[in-house]
Amino acid sequence: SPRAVCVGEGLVVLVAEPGALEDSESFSRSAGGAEANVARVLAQLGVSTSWISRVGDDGFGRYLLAQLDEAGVDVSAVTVDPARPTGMYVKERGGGTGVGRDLPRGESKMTYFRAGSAASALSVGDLPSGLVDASEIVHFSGITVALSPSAETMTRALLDSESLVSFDLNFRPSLWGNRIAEAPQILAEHVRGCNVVLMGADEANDVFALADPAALRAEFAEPHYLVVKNDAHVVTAFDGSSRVDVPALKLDVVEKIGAGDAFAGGYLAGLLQDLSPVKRVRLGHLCAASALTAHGDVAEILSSSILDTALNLSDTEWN
Ligand code: KDG
Repeated sequence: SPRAVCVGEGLVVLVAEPGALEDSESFSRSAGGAEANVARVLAQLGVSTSWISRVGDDGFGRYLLAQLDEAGVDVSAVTVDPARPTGMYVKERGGGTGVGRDLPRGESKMTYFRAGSAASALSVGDLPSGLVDASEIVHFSGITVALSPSAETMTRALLDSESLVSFDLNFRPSLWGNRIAEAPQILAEHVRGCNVVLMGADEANDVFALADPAALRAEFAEPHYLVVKNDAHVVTAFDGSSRVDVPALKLDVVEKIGAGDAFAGGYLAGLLQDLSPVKRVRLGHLCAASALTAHGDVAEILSSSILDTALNLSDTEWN
């Protein structure tokens, strides 16, 4: 059985050429979807990982399955839904021309085409019996919770799993639709029901009106591992009440979408490999660095010898 299981929607990503979307004539296709991204990073780091999801019986669904399989993720538990399409999103990239709706250079925006997708029909019936409990970690995010009421029933079932349950807040207001008012309550229940929780300080502020790591730790005592990422690119990670603060690498950021997922993959791999609290966060930062310097959601991660060297730097060398 796999060591890790990731549950959530995979999306085909169409990355536009830089410039206003109305002027973009060509798009490059890649694979995304938060939990699918985490699964690929875990597999690239050598963690045996299964992805649980639903895709449409269409070319984009087959493409996603092939991309995950190629990354080493087990996709045998994914349901192919003949009645609904594979979800998609468009990643619009700023060209910096200042003309019309063009975004500033380096900025990007995502637009979803996923309402009624195959994965929005995820339900408890999609959890293969035994697979989740047999794994060491089951990971999902607030995106999966927001997909539909049936998906939320499924994520609540995951909270009862015997594995370590890992949750990335991933607050996506547009996905909640007319349930938006309930989102803070529902997300807080998920945070409290998990063992590992990752969140950005900004999204925590949007959902819970709290951004300070210590305040979040005080509010959410239940998850033993609580990880808060802030705008200054310092990650605060708690193991119970003990705290480490680890700065990210300083890089020229190409595109941010997917970096959080790559961070989660690195952090969780570090947890499974019994790395120290600081090294777990460093592995997260190193995986995020790969995603930050590519246009796709995830990228090829660094070789294991480079990772090893970076993990073993002294604090002053790292900073
Ligand atoms: O974290 C990156 C994801 O947000 C991206 O792949 C799209 O899964 C996605 C979502 O639902 O926002």
